Amino acid sequence: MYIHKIGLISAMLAVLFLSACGSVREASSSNNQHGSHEAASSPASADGHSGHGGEMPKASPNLNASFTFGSASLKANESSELTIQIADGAGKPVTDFQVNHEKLLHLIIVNHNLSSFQHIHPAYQGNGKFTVSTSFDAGGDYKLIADFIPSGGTSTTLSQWVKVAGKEAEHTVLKADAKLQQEVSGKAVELSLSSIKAKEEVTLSFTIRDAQTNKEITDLQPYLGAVGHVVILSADAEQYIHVHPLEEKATGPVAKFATSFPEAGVYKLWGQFQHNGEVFTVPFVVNVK
Ligand SMILES: [Cu+2]
Repeated sequence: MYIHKIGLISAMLAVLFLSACGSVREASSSNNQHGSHEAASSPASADGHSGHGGEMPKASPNLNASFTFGSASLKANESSELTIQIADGAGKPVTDFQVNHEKLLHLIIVNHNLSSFQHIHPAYQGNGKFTVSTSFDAGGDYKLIADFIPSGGTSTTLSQWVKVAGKEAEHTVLKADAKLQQEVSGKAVELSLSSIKAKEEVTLSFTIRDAQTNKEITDLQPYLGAVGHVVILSADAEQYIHVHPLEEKATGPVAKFATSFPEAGVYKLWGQFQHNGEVFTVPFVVNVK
């Protein structure tokens, strides 16, 4: 099978620690063709030019990720095997990873307007290589974000934009939710933030109820070893923000997480929880001042 090499130079590492809590600014840039409504002739566009993070120390020395698909072109609703190869600046595979939330590598996939979200776990094949079967629910630009900790290193985020052929989701502007209340999978979830100011420590508190009875849910199950997981991205998907559960062993109805927003703007966040063996994902859009 023809292997299309998406990133000769993969997304450059530019993970910057902004606070002791570990908020990470992910300064990898990309060939993000927002506004282009044509399917690309090339299945994936990649341009991992270096970030803008020269003023702060790098968390890990020059790691690279190359994202390679097993099919010649990516099409909406067709699955394709993704290979992620992690290497150091000299091209030598990184072979030791630290288990973080039960996994060696977490892969987040979002589309250009953040309407699509996937959080999956590629399988480690050894020699710095991870594989997973992927599919995309529509055409457009998608960002692949690999989140891992090399042994002896620090939390690392490497990313790549790819182009998927097919009808695209609308190019809407992300708007903050008027009310931080959502209903998904039979759960009514309310979010409160201790602060909506940039550069401050923020506690995110999710309160989870049964949507039918309005009863608080007190028997959340651990998901990947914690009460829940939260992923935050800036509206342009350029900033990937790490979030830490405050009480890993909590079981509801409240799940709390600590984070910090690097700058003012609109952010989308996804909380993921498990109840009765089912993982549910609840999205919110917030405006940080
Ligand atoms: Cu994960």
